Amino acid sequence: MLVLAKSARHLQGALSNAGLAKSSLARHLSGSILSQQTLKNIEEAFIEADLGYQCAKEIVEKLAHRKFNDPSNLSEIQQYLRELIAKKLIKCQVEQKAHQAKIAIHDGLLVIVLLGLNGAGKTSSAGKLAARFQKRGEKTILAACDTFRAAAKEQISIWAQKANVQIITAQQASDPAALAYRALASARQNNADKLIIDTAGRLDSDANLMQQLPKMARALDKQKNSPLEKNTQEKNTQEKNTQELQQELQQELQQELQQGKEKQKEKRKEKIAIQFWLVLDATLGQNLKTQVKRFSEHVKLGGLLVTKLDSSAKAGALVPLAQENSLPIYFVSNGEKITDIVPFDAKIFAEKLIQIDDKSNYKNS
Ligand SMILES: Nc1nc2c(ncn2[C@@H]2O[C@H](COP(=O)(O)OP(=O)(O)OP(=O)(O)O)[C@@H](O)[C@H]2O)c(=O)[nH]1
Ligand SMILES: [Mg+2]
Repeated sequence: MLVLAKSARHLQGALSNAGLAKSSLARHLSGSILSQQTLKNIEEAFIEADLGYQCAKEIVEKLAHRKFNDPSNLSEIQQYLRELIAKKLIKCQVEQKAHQAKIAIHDGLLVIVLLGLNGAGKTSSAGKLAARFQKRGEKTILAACDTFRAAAKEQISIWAQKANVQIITAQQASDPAALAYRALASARQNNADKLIIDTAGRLDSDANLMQQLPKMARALDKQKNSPLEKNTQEKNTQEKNTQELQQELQQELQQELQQGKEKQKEKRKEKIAIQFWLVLDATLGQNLKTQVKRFSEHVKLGGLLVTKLDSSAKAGALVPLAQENSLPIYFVSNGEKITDIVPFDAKIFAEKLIQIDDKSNYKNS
């Protein structure tokens, strides 16, 4: 496995050299446990793969009590490890049905604010998600709330073009919270299904930038709770004379009755959910846990999106993270193409973590 690619060699070596814990006769009768040396090698491999000492120790303790039909059969041990790890991560996997039915059990407007460290993959993930939702027939709008970095607006605009979605922008250095407010107003008026907000990369040590997050959360809440602004067309009608207006209103009423179903749909859209998703770069190892902690101090996180899983990093740190934290991992990004984003799957993740060859792949999901 990568993770265990090295340890697999360890493991194979250990299995062939180390004395097994039981005689072959006993093994045939009741299976065998792994040798201490093998267990030690596996523990080291897990620590190297960013699972952390505590988590590695727990896994190895379980492994130590497990009997295998043939402890020199690597695939049997791997299979057991995969199952163990997938079990630890399953609570972070969003049920497939919820994913298919528009993410997060929600049938109204879902606002996703992507945040994270510099270069984590926020902008490209925003573009990929927009393309994915739009393609499924969900009206999606992007908001370029990274007003901090000069080139950010252009970068996200290119993604909007590729994804074929509308984008709301503002001038560089303008207030990102005000832009988020305006973007949500527009998403509501346009009856959108998804609003994806890209934000500036920030170090958790940068107090000023971190303070922008609760401000953005307040702005979005304020817009969410304010009455739906009338669109420009409606405002124009106010300037017409009363008789004309009466006629138009009558017509509108009839249309509404005819399109009862459509109207119901619009009403439903007024359910608005706002979620802050932390974008985590898989290559950052154990640091992932710290980021979740630090960002949570400023804004309530609703989920995670893990990027760069196509790299040699396998984000082993998600395993201990999942033990302490049940934040859903909504998506993983596994490349730079617009289609390189897929729902997180605990089983595939575990297979990738515990593999020797490179057969397990999110691209198959
Ligand atoms: N290989 C690979 N590269 C990725 C992935 N996601 C993002 N990248 C690359 O990572 C780099 C940074 O991505 P961005 O989307 O610009 O990251 P960001 O978080 O918006 O960056 P800032 O706005 O500067 O904070 C780009 O070169 C992306 O192509 C991924 O899943 N796999
Ligand atoms: Mg960006």
